[in-house]
Amino acid sequence: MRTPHTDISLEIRGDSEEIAVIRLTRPAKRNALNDGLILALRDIMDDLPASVRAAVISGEGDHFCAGLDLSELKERDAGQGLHHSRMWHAALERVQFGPVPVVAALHGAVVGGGLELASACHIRVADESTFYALPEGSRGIFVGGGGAVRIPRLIGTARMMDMMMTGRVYNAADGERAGFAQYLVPTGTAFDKAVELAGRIAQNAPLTNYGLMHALPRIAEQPSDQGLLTESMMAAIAQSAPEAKERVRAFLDGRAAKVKKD
Ligand code: 1HE
Repeated sequence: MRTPHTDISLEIRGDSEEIAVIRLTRPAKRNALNDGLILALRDIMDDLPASVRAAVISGEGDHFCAGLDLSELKERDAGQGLHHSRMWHAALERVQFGPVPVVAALHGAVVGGGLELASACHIRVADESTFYALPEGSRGIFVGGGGAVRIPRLIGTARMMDMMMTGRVYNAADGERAGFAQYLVPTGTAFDKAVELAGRIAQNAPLTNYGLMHALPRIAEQPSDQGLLTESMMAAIAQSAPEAKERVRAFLDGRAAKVKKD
């Protein structure tokens, strides 16, 4: 276990210790992400206990995250800038392609690198106080934490270009319509909703969650003939697991829940 970092915390919840709650705990600086915090996030994702099946990430205070800690954006030559961006990529890669699905609980500012972090998560729950922006455009910089790859996949290239060129800020309702968040909930309830969803996710067969995290986004990037083959392989692996056979049997025996309207 590595030394805990004061600006980020990890709590393990649930009867089987199946939910990890990761909190950005730097509210005085609006959870701005300095290098130490990014590395600590990477380490937390690497060291999650084996019992964990799903994670939630949230921010303390009035905002989820104000993005890159601008006070660290001092003199960097091109090479240092490249390695800095690659460090973010490595950390957010651990979030997206780590051991378990991650649900982001969003409120207040979800801006710059904070939006890049949220985009690396698998599900985003936003409350009505949430707003989204990419101030990099007006600060004379560029996204560097994977935003150019992940954000267009959520909202489309044209919307991202508009945000960066014009400084457009999306409020919670427009943001949900645009595709930033899959859930929009009343102010102050995003965390509870995210924990509830993580609890649901934690009940899935681990191989199904693995396929959704690791196979589905890659299938979406493949030409369709390759995607169809990858899908078939993932389907065969998932359904051959003893857990899948038991779950199907449970439904056929009337022991499992039916699908019902919400
Ligand atoms: C910060 C940061 C930060 C706040 N780096 N210190 N991100 C931005 O350009 C967003 C910059 N932040 C803001 O626009 C606002 O702070 C918020 C809308 C998020 C919140 O506003 P507010 O009124 O609640 O807080 P505040 O008074 O602006 O900030 C409180 C303190 O946090 C203040 O420090 P203090 O010592 O004067 O109390 C701020 O300086 C500090 N603070 N945000 C450093 N970002 C991988 S590349 C990614 C590139 C980017 O992310 S660029 C976008 C950066």
